[in-house]
Amino acid sequence: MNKTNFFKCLFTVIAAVMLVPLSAHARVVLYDADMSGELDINDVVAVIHYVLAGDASMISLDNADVNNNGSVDINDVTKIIEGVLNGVTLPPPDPEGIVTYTVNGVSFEMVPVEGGTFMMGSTRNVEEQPVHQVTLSDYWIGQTEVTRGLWRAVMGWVTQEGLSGITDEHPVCWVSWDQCQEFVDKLDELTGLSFHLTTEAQWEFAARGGNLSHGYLYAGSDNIDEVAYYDTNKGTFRVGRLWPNELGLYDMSGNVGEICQDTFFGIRGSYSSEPQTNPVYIQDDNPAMRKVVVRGGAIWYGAAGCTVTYRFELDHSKEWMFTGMRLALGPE
Ligand SMILES: [Ca+2]
Ligand SMILES: [Ca+2]
Ligand SMILES: [Ca+2]
Repeated sequence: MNKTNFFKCLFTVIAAVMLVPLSAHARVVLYDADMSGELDINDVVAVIHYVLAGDASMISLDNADVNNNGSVDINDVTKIIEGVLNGVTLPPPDPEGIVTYTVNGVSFEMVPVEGGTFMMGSTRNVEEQPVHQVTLSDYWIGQTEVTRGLWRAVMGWVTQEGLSGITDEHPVCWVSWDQCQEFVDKLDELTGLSFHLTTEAQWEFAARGGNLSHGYLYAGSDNIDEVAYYDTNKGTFRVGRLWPNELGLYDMSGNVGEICQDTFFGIRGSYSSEPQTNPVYIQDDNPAMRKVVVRGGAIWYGAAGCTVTYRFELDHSKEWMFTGMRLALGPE
């Protein structure tokens, strides 16, 4: 057994000991209101029946809430009709090897990412240059952003408590890099594992779809509307409702920005041009002044800020609107 397979087995065994069955993962397949696995006229009929008669026995309200606003009404019917007419394809099933962890009653999923070599960065913005070669070992990454429910289960508190329309399935936001470090430390105590914020390279490789990448501009598509909540100040959205990317990851573009483990070097041309393996940059000379990297853009960004390479910097102690985090595990 090579080292990679060994760690995969080890993770699987550890996971099996502490985990709940995968069926606990309530997968949302927007548009498929009647849960048939197809999007067709029956979904339209089922949702109209619900809207007119209030009968929810034949539908999944989660699937039918296509605009992800917490209720099912005529606007969702309209979208489902449009979906049928436009031939919208339903998202693929969860990726193989996905693992569910449960902490204090709240579940979350980690997706295995096979390591590989890619060209990190882009020529679009100076901060994304120079494009350079990065090699990553196998690791795991959160299928979604950390939710408010998970944050509360680990920390005992969560931001925006009691705010109307905000659920435990919304991503946590208004948290700082410092608080995220506390969060992973506590999560490690609870699980006996070594979670961390994604490194910036892990984030970008995963957003690009890893070894399954189709080279999209946004995580999972060149059409940002398929994969990202962006360009609105109306608030965040429940995680995992749009289309996943090639690795089965949701909301890497948009929704909340994702604080990475790395500090943001300098203002311009902050990458090294040298090929690197499992890089993570932590500025140690003046920790009080650390700026950290935020990735993926968020709902207050235009599309240009939600690409797989766009970088944003934030003070390490700053809690910022619409900025949250995504978990990673490994490499060992
Ligand atoms: Ca259906
Ligand atoms: Ca709705
Ligand atoms: Ca995001």
